Amino acid sequence: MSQKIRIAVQKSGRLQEQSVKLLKECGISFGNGSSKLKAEADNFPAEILFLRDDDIPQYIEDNVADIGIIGENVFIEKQKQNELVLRLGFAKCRLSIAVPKSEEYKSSDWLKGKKIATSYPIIVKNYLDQKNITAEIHEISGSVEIAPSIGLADAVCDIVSTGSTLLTNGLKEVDTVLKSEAVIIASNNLNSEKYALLQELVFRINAVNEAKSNKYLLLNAPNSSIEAITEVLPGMKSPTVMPLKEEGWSSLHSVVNENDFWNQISKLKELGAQGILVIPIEKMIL
Ligand code: PRT
Ligand code: ZN
Repeated sequence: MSQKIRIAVQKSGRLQEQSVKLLKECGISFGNGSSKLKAEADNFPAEILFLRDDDIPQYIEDNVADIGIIGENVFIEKQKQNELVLRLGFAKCRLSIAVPKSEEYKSSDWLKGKKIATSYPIIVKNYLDQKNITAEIHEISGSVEIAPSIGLADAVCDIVSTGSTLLTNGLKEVDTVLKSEAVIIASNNLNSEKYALLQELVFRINAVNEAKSNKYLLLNAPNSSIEAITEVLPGMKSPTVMPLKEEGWSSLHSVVNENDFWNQISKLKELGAQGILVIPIEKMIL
């Protein structure tokens, strides 16, 4: 019997929506599991398990799930028999040291002998060891940011994205311990059939993400500008050029990178391009 890959995603929280969206964009359709523990995909040999993100590395190690989508911070903290397969580019954040605003913090030496509250004791221990600092690590599972104001700790090591939580709690960010984003992790002993399914999924995710960072561009240009415009538009190979009904004009089609496309648009206009259309790409296979 052919096998199914068991994909663990967060049941609810910051990773849930985008994890489910990504799988769906990869053509894997399944019922949403906000009330369920698992869902069967109808068009891909996969089963989706909805779990707490912190439990996913253990479930993979215990062979209950094969792969999962979690924050890199959790992957590193849990130290399980899991492999990092792919970074996904969403849920970006950092794990940072923060201290009360009034403190004069010049270097990490400030932390010597201090008490640091965190939900990431292993990562903090490694950070301190690397810097040869002895400090007390106080593990708490939530609301880390209030620890200094209630006298529980001198500093915190917590997840930061905009920084507003630290600010409203009278703290300032003084050092970044780790940068994190959502990642795919996998068991390091998948059988060959499941490994092939993982590779297929990675292939599809890359196609989806590649498409997101590129746009399909169409424009009309006088034939005399085609050479110059082609220089500006590298495209996947070279642009497609098709004659317009109007004598001396052509339509050019190409793919441009999202990041430098505004730059290119102004150059294209200078070169006489007209009727520029920029269209999202759904999938892109290189
Ligand atoms: O219930 P479950 O255990 O599954 O979820 P959870 O509550 O443990 O995790 P969740 O959903 O809060 O976060 C899941 C993952 O999202 C984390 O492991 C990170 O990889 C990532 N992520 C990205 C974040 C944030 N951004 C984030 N801002 N996780 C937490 N925060 C919290 C942070 O703890 C702090 O309280 O948001 C606050 C800081 O945000 P700013 O914007 O004020 O700086
Ligand atoms: Zn969690």
